Amino acid sequence: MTVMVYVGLGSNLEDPAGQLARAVSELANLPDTTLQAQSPFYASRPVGPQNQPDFVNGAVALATKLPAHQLLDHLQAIEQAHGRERLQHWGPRTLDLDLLIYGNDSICDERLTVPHAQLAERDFVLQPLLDLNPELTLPDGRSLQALRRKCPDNRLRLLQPQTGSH
Ligand code: A4P
Ligand code: MG
Repeated sequence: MTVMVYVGLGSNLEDPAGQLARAVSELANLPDTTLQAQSPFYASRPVGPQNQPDFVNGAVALATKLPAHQLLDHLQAIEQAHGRERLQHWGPRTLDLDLLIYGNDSICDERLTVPHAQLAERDFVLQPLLDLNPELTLPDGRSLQALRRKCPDNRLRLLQPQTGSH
């Protein structure tokens, strides 16, 4: 069965926009998976520790046959390949890939919380998701547009697409 999933991308180290662009092609090459759409990238102030660079964030829509936990394995392998080090909770990172939405499923176990636990409080997650699909709703029926309207402001700035760098 093919499921529509949304993956959030974030980076604030070592050419963040370049990290995200590479990660998008790696996601597009996952087995049993096709890239449906890619959001613009945004810069935003860090949530969590403030003594770190601003983040670049974006999101992709994927159609996949991978079960959620297998998809998470792939996301973590891509993070590792980007030199991700887990030093500090909510600290700086070369690449963070979060499984934001997996079809209409709600998952809560020791490895996965889907929809992502902080999704509703993060404009840098909600805005790229709305760019991909303005009508998106969560499995509990909440609309992302409504969540976006009351979510804290992290000074989101649209980044101009990079051209000629592929
Ligand atoms: N995990 C549970 N649910 C999920 C899911 N839906 N997707 C587990 C991905 N992973 C999920 O993640 C820790 C564990 O979460 C994983 O082993 C997985 O089994 P992690 O990425 O290793 O740890 P972390 O990043 O320190 O914690 P967390 O909670 O994932 O952080 P976030 O939520 O990713 O936040 N500010 C801005 N402006 N932009 C950002 O992108 N990102 C963070 C990190 C903080 N501040 C930010 C941003
Ligand atoms: Mg994460």
